[in-house]
Amino acid sequence: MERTFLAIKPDGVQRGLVGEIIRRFESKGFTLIGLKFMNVSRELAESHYAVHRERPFFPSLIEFITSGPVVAMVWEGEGVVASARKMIGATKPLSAEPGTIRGDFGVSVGRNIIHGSDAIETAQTEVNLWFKDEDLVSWQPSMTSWLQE
Ligand code: ABT
Ligand code: MG
Repeated sequence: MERTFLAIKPDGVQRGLVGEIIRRFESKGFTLIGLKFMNVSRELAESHYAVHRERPFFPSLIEFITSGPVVAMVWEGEGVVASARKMIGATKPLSAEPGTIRGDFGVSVGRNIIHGSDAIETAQTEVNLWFKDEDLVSWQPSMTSWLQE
């Protein structure tokens, strides 16, 4: 089954949006299989954002993501990678559609509340970077037959 990595960033945690954000993915019908409340080390932050290493905003991005606790999560479900990105909305919160997380709660690209893997391969890499296999819980929600034919 497809999996994605989501992380509620320090701004989302500080603003008290953890419950609201988890509620949206639960209500949609995706399955939570990994959850961790943690501080992010500089090493982990730099690996996670390695593709942006040469960009001018890289130092402030690392500063921000290591500035306070985050909620790291793995969610499972058919099409979850692309669907979660839709639910999160555009990178720039002012361009994000209302109804998306960034569209409803954000104004600034450097404070965009939540991270979501951008492709299936990226998701696999990020799940492995943030979680050990034994920390993921494989389970079958009893409502499955009410969500899928
Ligand atoms: P992430 O989920 O954090 O990866 O955001 P998203 O995939 O929507 O956007 P990308 B392009 O991956 O941006 C990563 C982080 O870099 C910040 N950023 C990005 C800037 O601050 N300035 C910029 O010009 C760009 C392109 C926004 C993203 N996260 N934060 N915080
Ligand atoms: Mg990204």
